Amino acid sequence: MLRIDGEVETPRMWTFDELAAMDPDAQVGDVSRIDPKRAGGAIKLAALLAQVRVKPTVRWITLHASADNFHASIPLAAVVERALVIYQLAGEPLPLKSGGPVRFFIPDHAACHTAEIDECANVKFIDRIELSNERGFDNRPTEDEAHAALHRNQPGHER
Ligand SMILES: Nc1nc2c(c(=O)[nH]1)N[C@H]1C(S)=C(S)[C@@H](COP(=O)(O)O)O[C@H]1N2
Ligand SMILES: [Mo]
Repeated sequence: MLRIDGEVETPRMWTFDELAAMDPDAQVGDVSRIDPKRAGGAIKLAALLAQVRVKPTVRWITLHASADNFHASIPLAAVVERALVIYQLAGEPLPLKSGGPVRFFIPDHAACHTAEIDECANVKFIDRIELSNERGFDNRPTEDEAHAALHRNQPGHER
């Protein structure tokens, strides 16, 4: 369901059951406490990264959603301590309409387009997280019109 690879010692994949079985310390039971617009349970990114052992040269994390070919590459240091991977809702895989089965979530993201770490970097339907020394692939729209069009195409998304 989710794979982490790139500049790591031990790339690996996790199934839903494997994520659900992770240590309670790695879990955030209810992300709506952090952001009332979000629902579900998450794993701390740091707990996943600890399992693959990120090489010391790594500076970038790239979030890949092959489902709709959306990719964002952001500086690892900015998110490593706080980012979450939302994967479940009421004990089931996170529904597609919430960005599931797995979505990236930065709790205190900036508004769209205000910084590298903005709301647009909360990539939905992620199937692969890649760690790298140089910046990875990123196709978030940079033009206002392209970005607005992307938002119009997202059901349940207001802005
Ligand atoms: N896979 C994927 N993730 C995505 C997007 C997308 O088009 N595809 N849009 C991004 C943008 S531009 C924003 S602002 C947020 C919106 O998340 P929301 O619809 O849950 O509010 O998702 C981000 N994640
Ligand atoms: Mo966005």
